[in-house]
Amino acid sequence: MEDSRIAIPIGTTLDRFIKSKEEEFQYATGELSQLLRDIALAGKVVNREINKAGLINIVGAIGTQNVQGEEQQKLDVLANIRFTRALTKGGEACAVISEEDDEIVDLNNDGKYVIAIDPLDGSSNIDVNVSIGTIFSIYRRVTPAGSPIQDIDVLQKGEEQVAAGYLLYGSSTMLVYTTGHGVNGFTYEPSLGEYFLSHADMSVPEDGNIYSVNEGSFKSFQEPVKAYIEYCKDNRYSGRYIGSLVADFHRNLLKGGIYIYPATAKDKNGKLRLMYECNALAFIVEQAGGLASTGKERILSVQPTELHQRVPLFIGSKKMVEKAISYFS
Ligand code: AHM
Ligand code: MG
Repeated sequence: MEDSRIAIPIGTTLDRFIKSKEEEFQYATGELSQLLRDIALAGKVVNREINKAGLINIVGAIGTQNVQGEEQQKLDVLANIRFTRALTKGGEACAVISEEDDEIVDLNNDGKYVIAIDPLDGSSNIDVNVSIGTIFSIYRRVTPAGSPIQDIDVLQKGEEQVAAGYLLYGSSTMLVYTTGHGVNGFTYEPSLGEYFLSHADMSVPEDGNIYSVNEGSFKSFQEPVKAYIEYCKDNRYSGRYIGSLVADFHRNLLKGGIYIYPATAKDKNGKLRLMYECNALAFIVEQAGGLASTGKERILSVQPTELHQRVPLFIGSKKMVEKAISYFS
């Protein structure tokens, strides 16, 4: 097969890009492509809602709210509805697990794919006009299409992902994804309603000098984490922490850096969820040449045992993650 990492020019639309990459996917029936398109479309809708969010009170105050008579819902709940609805439409997805739903959401039993999604991550930033994101993972189900969904369809290791990505609602909105053949980033042009390839074949710098961690919890970190943070300071690294995983991750992906959410006294396994926060970013970072670890184990090798399982996360530039986890051994 010709190496399709080359040759697709910057400015190519997402749709055209997905089509031209279809053959890279071993089960190429077009269904995965359709799922990616559905997620991208729901991302446009959510982007619109986010952009309107600051206007809600103003609109309310002038008495013209609720064009459709709809009650305003919290943005994360709304995003969950938008993505689940989009994934229901094409019939490719048999189940969704989401940060917003306690249980597995069954969709089309004949669908071949399982989706894990955090529809709107960075909850503390939603109401204050700071970048937030959507994170998703796509797996092929293990049991045959048509049969009831089982735990083994859902509780798959991250290394089984067939695609993963995120949407970043920032100063511009971006979609970054991988199907296991490199990482590509698309910037959304709202006036045209299109995503365009802006970051082709992304790679994370092998080393960097940005560390991202909530240092307010420093006292409750384990000794190896404290020691690594001291190392960062001794080396005059820059501390950058938005508190919005996608935004912190994206910056470090472009500039080189490490994001850490370790175990704390309060959260013995850290705060972040394996299935719909860590695995997707771990797949992306490895595809971009970086690493993702719990401190003791590669994130993608962790066998999930429950839907909303948490794991400590060290993710980013290869050398930085290696250095951080060296303190554990
Ligand atoms: P959420 O899923 O409730 O939004 O929590 C995840 C977020 C991440 O985006 C962010 O990196 C982290 O929580 C910040 O947590 P903290 O405020 O403890 O630093
Ligand atoms: Mg989240």
